[in-house]
Amino acid sequence: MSDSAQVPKAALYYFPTSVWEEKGYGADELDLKLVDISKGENYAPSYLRLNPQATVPTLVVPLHKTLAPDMESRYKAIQDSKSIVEFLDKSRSTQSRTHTTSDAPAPSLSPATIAFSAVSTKLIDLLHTPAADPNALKYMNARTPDELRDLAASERPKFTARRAALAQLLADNEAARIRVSEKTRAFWEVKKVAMEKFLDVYDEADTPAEKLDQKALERREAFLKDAVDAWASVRDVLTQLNRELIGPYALGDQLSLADLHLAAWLARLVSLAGGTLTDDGAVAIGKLEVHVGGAGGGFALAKDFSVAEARRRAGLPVSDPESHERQNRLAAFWDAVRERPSFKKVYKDGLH
Ligand SMILES: N[C@@H](CCC(=O)N[C@@H](CS)C(=O)NCC(=O)O)C(=O)O
Repeated sequence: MSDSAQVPKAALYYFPTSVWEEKGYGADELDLKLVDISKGENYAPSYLRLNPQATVPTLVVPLHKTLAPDMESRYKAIQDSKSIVEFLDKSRSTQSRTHTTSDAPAPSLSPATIAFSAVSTKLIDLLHTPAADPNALKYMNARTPDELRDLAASERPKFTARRAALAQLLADNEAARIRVSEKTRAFWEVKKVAMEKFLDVYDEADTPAEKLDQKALERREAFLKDAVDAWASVRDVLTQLNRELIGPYALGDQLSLADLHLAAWLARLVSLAGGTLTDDGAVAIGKLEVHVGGAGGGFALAKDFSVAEARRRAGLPVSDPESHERQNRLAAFWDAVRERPSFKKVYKDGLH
């Protein structure tokens, strides 16, 4: 090692860099390791040792003791986004000068009061409920046969690659080219079956209904019905978020941990609704309202937040301070968060 004061690096297994950015960690403190989940790289035995659920993100951090040069390197793996953002927040305070090479200010993103903490927990937990699952919503973002055709065109290659990766791992294990526990083998099997269930529907997405056999037709209809139900549930999630949010950020005028979860979640949903980076809050959330409204339409969030007040709290220019114009809180949040350098960096190539 050329520099004895070098801080052991943490490795972040693929995750947008927003927390790192907001906390002012130095770029040299982090190794970004891309785990291509679209190719099933997250199922490799080496990754399962870091995170047995095979999900990204995983943050691998050196334990404190490794700062002593004579100690053997030891690491711990933090395996879900909630724990990772909490860890990153606590690891760097305004005073801390250890474990970091950066002099950038480190605001605390944790809620400062019990009341704020309750709001924060409620929002974060809501965003991690099955009804809000952004991945399920992505794979089920089709409620008509036409939409299913488009969805299959984009998702099918990834599901096919993941199924192939899992089949290969199972075959390698079967032939004793690799050796894994029965638990891992069963995990791969379950994941492969899950991929196949989607592929059964995606593979036939181009076939008109009248050309499908009975079984295939039933599968498609069941898929479309599940998708309608999944998107209907999002209405409740959005209504609750819009009510619980203090505005424009989750806890008012200061960014906090809940906003990091909300920003990533909302960016995904706006993108699934056909929104883009250039859409302001009114347009982006308007598209989302239309999308979750579905065929029935008529879904609208309560517009109970002053536009001027939201902009003032977010530190954005207010063109007409006397204006009585109102907007929903999610639109105010979107306008505030999309101005942040971290958001612009994470989504520089578009929403995802
Ligand atoms: N609760 C976890 C969920 C993470 C998660 O589901 N990640 C997705 C990608 S955004 C994933 O890794 N999927 C891979 C798979 O399940 O095959 C967290 O918040 O970290």
